Amino acid sequence: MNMLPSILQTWVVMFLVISPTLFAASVSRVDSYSSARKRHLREKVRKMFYHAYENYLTHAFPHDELKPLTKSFTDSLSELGNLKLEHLPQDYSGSALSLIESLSSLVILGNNTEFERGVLWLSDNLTFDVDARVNLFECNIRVLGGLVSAHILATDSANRLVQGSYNNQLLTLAEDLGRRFLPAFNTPTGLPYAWINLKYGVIESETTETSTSGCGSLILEMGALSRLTGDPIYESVALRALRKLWSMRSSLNLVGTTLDVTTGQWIGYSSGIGAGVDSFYEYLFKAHILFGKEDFWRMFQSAYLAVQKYFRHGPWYHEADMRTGKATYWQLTSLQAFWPGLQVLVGDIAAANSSHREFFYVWQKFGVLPERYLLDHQIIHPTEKYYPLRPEFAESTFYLYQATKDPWYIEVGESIVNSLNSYTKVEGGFASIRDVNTMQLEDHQHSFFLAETCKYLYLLFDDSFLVDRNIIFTTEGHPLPVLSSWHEKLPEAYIPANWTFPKSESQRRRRESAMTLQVCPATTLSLNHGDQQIESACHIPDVRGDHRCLSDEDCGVDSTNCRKRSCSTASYCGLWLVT
Ligand code: DMJ
Repeated sequence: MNMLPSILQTWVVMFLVISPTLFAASVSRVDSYSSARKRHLREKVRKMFYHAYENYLTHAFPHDELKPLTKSFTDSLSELGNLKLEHLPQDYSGSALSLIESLSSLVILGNNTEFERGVLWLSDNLTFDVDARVNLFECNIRVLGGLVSAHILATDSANRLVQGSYNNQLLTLAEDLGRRFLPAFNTPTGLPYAWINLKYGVIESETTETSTSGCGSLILEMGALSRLTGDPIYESVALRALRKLWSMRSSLNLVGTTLDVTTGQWIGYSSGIGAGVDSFYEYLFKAHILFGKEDFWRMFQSAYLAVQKYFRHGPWYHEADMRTGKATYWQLTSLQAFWPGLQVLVGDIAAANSSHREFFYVWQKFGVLPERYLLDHQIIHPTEKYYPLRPEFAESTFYLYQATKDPWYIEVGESIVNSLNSYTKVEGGFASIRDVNTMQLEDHQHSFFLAETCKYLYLLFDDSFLVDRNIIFTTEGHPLPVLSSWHEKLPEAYIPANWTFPKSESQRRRRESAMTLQVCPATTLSLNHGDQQIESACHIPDVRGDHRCLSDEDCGVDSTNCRKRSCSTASYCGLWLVT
């Protein structure tokens, strides 16, 4: 079943996300109504970013991350993903991780001077010749992605950045890092080890266990590195790993969460759209946008339909066994909150909106999103009660606002900003929350707070960076340009150099979504107590149980024909206005 022809799909993405003027005509009233408020909120976010950034520079730079409570630092690159804190380096003093992660945000905030200062410092001082064992996925999305994106921004003629003194040093550093990644891929399956020592390669007796996101979310950064350097090796190892991973899917087109890189066998069969898998879905689709390969689209299409069919229950997404499709865990996790953002890219805005509302409900209940929330008992998971300043909910709010210009998303953004300032701001930066019940803090400001959380909030209130730029964001929020020279499908005429995209009326009209194409396989979900419930994968209930409504927004998606219901003049949801 072909949800959308790929080129059209690409347009969907570009129109919905990249071009902030897309909905301008229909929403100018709303926009002017809220522009003063948006400016005010944007300035609040700017202050937040600088409070975090300046405290990092003062108390932690050039170490990796800031400890805001003790105003000190942690060289955490080797600790990311390393829950048991094994094989920690003896002699590693950081890679300025939070600076690397801040670079693209600085440009988005319009601070080219500080961006240049950071680029030049890294050009002169950063080295990867360090005896540190790092997580390949984390190092790829944060460091490689940060460097590649900053290199592109530094050399983009529209920005006029780093004039004269920049000789592609960040790209040289990125290539050096990419080369250090390569030994990880030297396995019988081509699936990479999860861990690599930057100086010595894969250490003896390294674990062969990795996660789906760990080996399936490398293609954007490694592909961009290949395109920039002209060396195909980085893209080809990432692609081989991705293809191998996809070949391991079940007959239901589902993947598991953990696997063995030497045998190519699954270790953990239960999976969902959250931890350990999330960015695998994201990268299938974004790789299609960036490189235009039909292959990515086909993989994504099957994977997306399987998610909607087996994981979705109304607005919620539970986990399921990849072999049987049977529900395993009924839990909402903070990481899942990226999914509505991805659905906006796909064009399933109604579905995105309905899930986003549920995340906001939980956000409001606790003030922030707990890491794990048990849907069947409506309580927080006994141990995963933390909120480490994650960006995913802000990210989806940004995408939904781009697509709809509904001022409600600005209100959601305001609520996120207020929560972050009330609960997590301390004199020395922004601290993670250890327990969302008590709002007890933890001494850690993760680098993604600078790379993503502040960036998406800023872009929600001020998207001027996106004007005339045709970009996608990596899973760590670093922008990459969609260029015809990198893209298999886009004719030169559609994407001229320098990130611009034409906005002709005929192209704008070609928005379609999986929902409008009525991709809604019927499915049977088994609930906790063994009873069965027939559910359609695209069903979204009306907001009110009695089907009364004030506007179309209050109406869901019909479960039998997957059409969006609308609000009648008598204030009832139904299909009467569908053409
Ligand atoms: C970030 O490093 C990325 O967004 C990643 O995809 C998931 N985890 C964190 C943020 O929560």
